[in-house]
Amino acid sequence: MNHSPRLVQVRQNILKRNDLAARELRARFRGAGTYVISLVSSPGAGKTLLLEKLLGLMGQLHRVAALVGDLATDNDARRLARSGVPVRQIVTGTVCHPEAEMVTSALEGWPDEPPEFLFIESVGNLVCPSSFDLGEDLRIVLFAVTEGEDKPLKYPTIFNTADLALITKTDLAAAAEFDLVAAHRSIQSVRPGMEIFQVSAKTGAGMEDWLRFIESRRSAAFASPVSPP
Ligand SMILES: Nc1nc2c(ncn2[C@@H]2O[C@H](COP(=O)(O)OP(=O)(O)OP(=O)(O)O)[C@@H](O)[C@H]2O)c(=O)[nH]1
Ligand SMILES: [Mg+2]
Repeated sequence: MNHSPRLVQVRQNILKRNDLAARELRARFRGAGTYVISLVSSPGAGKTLLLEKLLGLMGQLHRVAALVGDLATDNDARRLARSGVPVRQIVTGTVCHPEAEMVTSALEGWPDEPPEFLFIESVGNLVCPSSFDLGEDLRIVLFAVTEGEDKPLKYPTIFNTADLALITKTDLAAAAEFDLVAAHRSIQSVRPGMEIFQVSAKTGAGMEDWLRFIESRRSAAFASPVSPP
């Protein structure tokens, strides 16, 4: 790509500002005992349905809240609010990813009590969200069986900036002739050793395992001594 020097400079400044805001958010979440999980994927890979099911499972056990980013509409926030947990929509307008400052604004006076888990659903996009730290502890990249096994090879950056991959819509794997072995190989070739879970939010398959995993990650995060700033 042929960026002019001024555009490159503006982009660097935006990223730097975002990193500072993300650092403040991370310190604030740590102090409040909030474990933050962001979800990134292409549009329609199943982030909202997964969260709808997960919030339903978790709402009884933990204090949970969710932020959801979209360019327009509050459709996803309305879907998630049905689970009964506090939910806020971040409308990003023309911006193809949520930014840390948008998270800070969304958290003003909300929720009443700091949640144990905060989920942030990103804008459906496999490119822009990869550069923006939101102060999260765990970034999850979702990859649906209907997208083709080679997506990790085509969009390596989002896989490289995520901590965990979820292969979603496994109930459609046979119909889509999805090759799970090839998909695992694609992910591992981009990000060797990356942990991968397979889930279907529709049938619930794999959801309990994944839920146990994130609960154990939160316990581990808050059990470890807080390092000095
Ligand atoms: N069969 C099947 N369909 C699913 C599954 N998860 C999501 N879907 C369907 O896939 C479509 C998109 O799901 P969403 O949860 O809205 O996807 P999203 O990633 O939140 O989409 P954006 O927010 O627009 O990026 C919907 O029609 C869902 O019902 C699944 O596990 N199995
Ligand atoms: Mg969604």
